[in-house]
Amino acid sequence: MSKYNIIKESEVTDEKLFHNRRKIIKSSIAFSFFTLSNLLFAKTEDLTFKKDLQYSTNEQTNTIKQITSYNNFYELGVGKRDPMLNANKLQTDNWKLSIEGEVENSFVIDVDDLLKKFELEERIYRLRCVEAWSMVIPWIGFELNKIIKLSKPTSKAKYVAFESILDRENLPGQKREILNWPYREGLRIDEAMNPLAIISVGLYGRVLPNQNGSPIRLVVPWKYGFKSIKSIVKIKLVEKQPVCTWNQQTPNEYGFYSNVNPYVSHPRWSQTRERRIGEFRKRDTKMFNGYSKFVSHMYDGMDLKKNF
Ligand SMILES: Nc1nc2c(c(=O)[nH]1)N[C@H]1C(S)=C(S)[C@@H](COP(=O)(O)O)O[C@H]1N2
Ligand SMILES: [Mo]
Repeated sequence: MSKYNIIKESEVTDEKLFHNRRKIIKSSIAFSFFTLSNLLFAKTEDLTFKKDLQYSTNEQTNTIKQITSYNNFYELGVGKRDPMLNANKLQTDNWKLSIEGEVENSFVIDVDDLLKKFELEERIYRLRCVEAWSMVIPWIGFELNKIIKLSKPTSKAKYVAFESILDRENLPGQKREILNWPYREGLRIDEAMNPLAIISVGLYGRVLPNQNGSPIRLVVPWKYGFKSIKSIVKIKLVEKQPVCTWNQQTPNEYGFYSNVNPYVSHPRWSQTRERRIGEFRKRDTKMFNGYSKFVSHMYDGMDLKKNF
């Protein structure tokens, strides 16, 4: 993960945002009827949801433009603007999610059916990238534990492994082995069952933009952003700690846990402060990204310097 450059909002043209919507409005006649915010999302993609007050932050949310034009999604390129510029390369039609492994009830579900299965909630979370920037994003989704419970994990299920899409033909980033594809992540089972961990299917009231990991992605707000794996095709309950992409790539820089921790620096930079995208002055980074009250009990007695 390279050092980031802040891009000015003005550098991102509305046209570029428009051309990279998941379902591009093809007709130029239709074009003239929509305001910018409607161009960002096709009308049919509105989601019905209730607002969560228990876990949501009341901090100012980042703009839709910031959230969709400054991304990490290496399948769509390594630059921060690449995911937006290449968003239409991600094929999301007829997306299937498979739940398997140490479960009594393995299943494959179509994403449209998944959306109907659970009541959707808006969760406004901070997302803290390991590169020391952060955003506040109004996610729409449901708790990860709901889908795990459906699968009825066996007593051997100690971890949960996640896998992103593998599509070397269409995804520009997968034409080269920048990472060991597909992107993989993992959580301990208790972390996965924690109510803060959500599967997100949308943001700002509409389905997820491709660059944010459409059609389904994980959001684990107390961990560095790279744990929040995008465009998931497989969830596997497993007995042993699973392979995680960044940990496998550079184990001395990225641990399995990757909890946000201002007291443990990255070998190449400090984690004590962060820049909220859109702000100039840096903020202090909080332990567990400010979510200690909900998650610190899971790490009681653990040496978080060793288990970084
Ligand atoms: N499949 C996949 N998931 C991914 C990544 C990626 O490159 N590929 N990048 C991660 C990183 S480093 C971050 S910071 C977040 C960014 O999420 P956002 O672009 O929606 O803000 O996605 C994470 N999920
Ligand atoms: Mo990140």
